[in-house]
Amino acid sequence: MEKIRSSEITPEKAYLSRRQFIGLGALAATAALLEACSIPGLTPPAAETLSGSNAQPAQATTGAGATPAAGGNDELGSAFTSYDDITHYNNYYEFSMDKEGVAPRAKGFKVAPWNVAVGGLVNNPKTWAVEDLLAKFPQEERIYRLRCVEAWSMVIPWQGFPLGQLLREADPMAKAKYVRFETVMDPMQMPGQRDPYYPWPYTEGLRVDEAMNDLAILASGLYGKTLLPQNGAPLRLVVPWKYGFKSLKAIVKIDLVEEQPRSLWMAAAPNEYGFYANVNPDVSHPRWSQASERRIGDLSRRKTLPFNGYAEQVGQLYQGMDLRANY
Ligand SMILES: Nc1nc2c(c(=O)[nH]1)N[C@H]1C(S)=C(S)[C@@H](COP(=O)(O)O)O[C@H]1N2
Ligand SMILES: [Mo]
Repeated sequence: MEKIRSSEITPEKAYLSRRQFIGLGALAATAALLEACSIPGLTPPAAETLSGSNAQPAQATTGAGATPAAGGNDELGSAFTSYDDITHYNNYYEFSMDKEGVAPRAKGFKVAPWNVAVGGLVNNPKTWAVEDLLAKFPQEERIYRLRCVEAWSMVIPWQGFPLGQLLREADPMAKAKYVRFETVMDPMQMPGQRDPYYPWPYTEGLRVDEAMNDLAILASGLYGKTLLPQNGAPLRLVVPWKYGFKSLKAIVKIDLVEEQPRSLWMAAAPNEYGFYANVNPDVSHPRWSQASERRIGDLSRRKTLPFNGYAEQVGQLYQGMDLRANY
């Protein structure tokens, strides 16, 4: 395989490399990070305890044939978060509200066979076996920042394909205005779903034009490896300009609908979570300022960028909207 430098495969302004994903490999070993878990309405703002560091070389190569442990950078020059942090510092309430409790509890989660039903207001409804989806839509590498509403962030090299490709295949009817997503309901395997505080299953929504934006992907892997259960295997949504909770994991259902869907978070804490959830440093969450964030692995905070740094690609979707009212 030919070697490709990350400077060649990462376009100046953009987020992604268009080539098909070929294979990266592993990883940097790393420090443990602890952050208090946060239960809406139940706990105070997340306290942060940080130990160790996972700083990575700034000019590493990535892509086909690259040295796996070297990592790479996003288009703003920030190093990938370590594989270890990405796979052990997780929000996944179906398994645990403790970030470090997710990986051990999600271990062994059964991800095959797995179907994703695409339906609602579409002309071609279809239930896909996930392997058929991945065969039909070529996987691309997408290097995205993930910004959690709790004011921490990561840089993650995903493999996935544009959600819009699947939606076009389904052929939405004109009256379809929103897309509703649903995570699997499986309380036997997901102990968190036995907690009646949340209206399971986890659901989320996007406006159709947001869902069609090229940045929105369905991801099946990261760092060149098949997605692990804790990161949403076998298939999860990634919407990088919105707070992380929009990027729901373990998708089984995608419906085109007329009315704005009410997400799990909107139902659980309507005063804290709106439908749009675009990353916005000027609009604070009741429990977290959104002006700055902690990049996992960094010691100092950094300013949060409007739309998580993707304003150029998605800003036009919100032209004329009051972003304070539509949080
Ligand atoms: N089904 C489901 N999807 C979910 C969550 C969840 O609890 N359940 N947490 C969300 C939140 S709050 C964040 S920040 C991201 C975290 O993704 P990661 O653990 O892969 O970094 O997943 C999102 N998707
Ligand atoms: Mo989050």
